[in-house]
Amino acid sequence: PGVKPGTAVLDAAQAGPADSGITVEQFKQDYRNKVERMYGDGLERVSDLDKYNALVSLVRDYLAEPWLNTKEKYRRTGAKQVYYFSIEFLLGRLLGSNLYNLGLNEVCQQALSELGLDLRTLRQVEEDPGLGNGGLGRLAACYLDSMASLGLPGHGMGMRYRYGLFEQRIVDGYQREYADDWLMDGFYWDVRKPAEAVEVRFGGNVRIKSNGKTQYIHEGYETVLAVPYDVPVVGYRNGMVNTLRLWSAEARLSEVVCAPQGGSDCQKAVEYSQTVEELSNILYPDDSTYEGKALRLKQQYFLVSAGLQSIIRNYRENNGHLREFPHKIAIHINDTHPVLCIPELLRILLDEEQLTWEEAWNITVQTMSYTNHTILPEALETWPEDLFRTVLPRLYLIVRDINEYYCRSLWEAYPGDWDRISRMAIISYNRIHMAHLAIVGCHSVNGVAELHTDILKNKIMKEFCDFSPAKFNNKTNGVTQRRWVSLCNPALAQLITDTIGPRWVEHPQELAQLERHSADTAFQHHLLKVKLQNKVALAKYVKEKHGITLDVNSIFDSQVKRIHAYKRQTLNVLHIMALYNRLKENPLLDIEPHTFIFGGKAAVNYHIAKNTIKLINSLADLVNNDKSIRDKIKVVFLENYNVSLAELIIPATDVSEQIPTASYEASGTGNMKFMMNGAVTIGTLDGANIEIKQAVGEDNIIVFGLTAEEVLAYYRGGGYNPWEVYQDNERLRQVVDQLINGFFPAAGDLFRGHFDSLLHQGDHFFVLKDFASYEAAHQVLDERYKDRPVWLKMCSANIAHSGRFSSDRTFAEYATDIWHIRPDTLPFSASEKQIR
Ligand code: Z2T
Repeated sequence: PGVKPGTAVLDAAQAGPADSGITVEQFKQDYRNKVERMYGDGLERVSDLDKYNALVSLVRDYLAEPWLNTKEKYRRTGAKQVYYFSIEFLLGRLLGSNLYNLGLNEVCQQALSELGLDLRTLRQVEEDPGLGNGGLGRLAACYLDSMASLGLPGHGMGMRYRYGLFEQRIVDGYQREYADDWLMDGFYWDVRKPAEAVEVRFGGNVRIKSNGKTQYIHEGYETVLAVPYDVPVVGYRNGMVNTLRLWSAEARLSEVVCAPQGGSDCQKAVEYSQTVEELSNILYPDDSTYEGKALRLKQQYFLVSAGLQSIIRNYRENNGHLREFPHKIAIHINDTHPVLCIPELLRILLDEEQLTWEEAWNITVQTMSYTNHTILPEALETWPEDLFRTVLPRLYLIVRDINEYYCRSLWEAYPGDWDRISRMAIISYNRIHMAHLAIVGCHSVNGVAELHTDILKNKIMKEFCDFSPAKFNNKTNGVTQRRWVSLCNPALAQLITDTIGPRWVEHPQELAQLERHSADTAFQHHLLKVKLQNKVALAKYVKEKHGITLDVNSIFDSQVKRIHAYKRQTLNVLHIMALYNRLKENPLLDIEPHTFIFGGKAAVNYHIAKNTIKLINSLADLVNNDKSIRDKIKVVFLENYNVSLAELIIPATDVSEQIPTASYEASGTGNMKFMMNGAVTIGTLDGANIEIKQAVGEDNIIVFGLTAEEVLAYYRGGGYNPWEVYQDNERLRQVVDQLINGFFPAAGDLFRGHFDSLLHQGDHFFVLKDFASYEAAHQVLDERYKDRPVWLKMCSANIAHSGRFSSDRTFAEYATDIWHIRPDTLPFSASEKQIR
């Protein structure tokens, strides 16, 4: 009754039963039937892949009704819809999470086991869809889970890459890249919707027709067919199923044969179809630099244009004039990759709806919001004007107009200040600055952690913030506790539920109740058992996959993330080398046994990062095969780090390495996942580490190194002198020298690049500068670990205070502050937010 437009409707009861209502018997019967119908064969005679596919198909049947009901409810209530545009969605496997969110996990497990099958085995049959590089893509996936679980009408718009992020294999210590053919055996979660395909236009030219009113006629373009595939996004036991729409590029061959581009030659037509389909073939495998490749620009426009067309088509079916658009639709832009949403919406409103510029502009700005994810200058996208004009001639004219209007308003604010205006312009020196376009065309610009937002406001985007301060705001990242605790660490989830009840799954701030139990011996004992059990599982994997035996009673110390100079895997390596040297000097040295775990991919062309992988593996070879240190330390590099592997490593970890050069890591999200699983962070005061420290208190995190302010001050002064540090610290000098002096027997000059960057190129990332303090921090850690009750109290405190790093909290903030969706309709009501 009387639901106002533009409000989220959270009424689970309306959409469907919170409990599936499916019994074990029913499930068994449905599953047998499914297998038989799909394969014309009995359960006993089909392969694991067939069993897996049948299970997915069955789960899809079960979620069909809530999916349909959710869509119907959105239509009926006219609730405001959020569309999260992202060039990456790093979903991870879906069988486990969908069963869990549907409330079918136990039923399914039981039913399968009665049929003599193991759910875990079938879950592992699933390919891990790697449609993202790292944090940014995984964040988008966490947000989908939270939006559906909060009952928020929020959907994803992304790309259905034919090949995901490359598969990494380690050959002789080096990274080798292999195509990630994730669709080879089919992907049964998505639904192809050919009837909802749209056309996206590239190239050609724009004819300007002027008879009273100026008209822009786009001619001579090439058309690519965008076909959507819808993936259901299941909310946690609330009967809600949102949609992730992934776009795939296709050529309509039948038309191409007769079309001028293809001639009438079938060979040519096939070639043409290949160039068209290239558009959604691969994910660009780079997380922190950007290449000005035409294909990437085309991908971005492809996603944006297809996504917007489908949103508008849907909007028209249910609503009136596009003037109401911002009340019904919010579009969120995940970094600058989808920023063409701004000129594309303008194009539709101007050319197709015939609105005036002012009307169209206001609608656009009110609809759009943007998140920045990095301050690394090499990741900030700028496109050459020529390329942009050639690929997107109509959008080019629109961007020029935006730039002109904008510069005019700057001129009014800063008359005569040409320097400032040219620094802030969208187009300057023949390049189009996508971040500038985003800031100008959105009503909200946010960073992903407090420090990051401060740096945006006071440094990187200072002049923009001075000009329109109200736009800028912070939304500290979060991760979903459902995947990152319940699913990946069921033993811990059970312990938490046994201790404080089950509400934390939906109200993660209630994890704070664990604080009361953190010194409790029985609780600590259980926590220790859970960790051990997870270490055993990881050790088993490492043994099978890499043939290395791990000591499950050692400290598991993990650094898993993309390999990058600013993340400083090298600092970790140098510290391990120093520890190893100490052990060699004194084999009786009384240290806790350590297992150092690394994982992560290096961008294909990022040579130093690839060499860092070789460095880690060289160290592993040396250390793991040296009998004289009696297994006190082990080093492992786990191949092909991805979401599934993270789910194995994180629950088994004691120490979480979060050691970037302060100011570089916008937020980090791995840090949050480790914390939720009771690992203690050793970290720099960067990104969300700062807020983790605030949450757990300084006794429950080990902090070291330069602060962001100190780092930035050094840069202003032209850097620092690494030679002084090197001369003054003997242990450090020894390990730096070992990079090139034959310590790594077969390495030759391989690590000369690392050596030079530390000593001869100014150590841009302050590895040497932070070394002593890092080493001291590790010593503190070891001492704490020796006193097990103290250690376990730290672990508990980390779990207890991880509630604010739930993406549920983040998304409630986005909903209220940015998308203007009524807060009282969300589970994170105002009163609950207070106790954050
Ligand atoms: C990425 O994963 C991140 C930033 C990017 O800037 C690109 C990619 Cl692929 C364009 C990461 C940040 O490095 C990390 O600090 C942050 O936690 C994450 O995005 C999510 O915001």
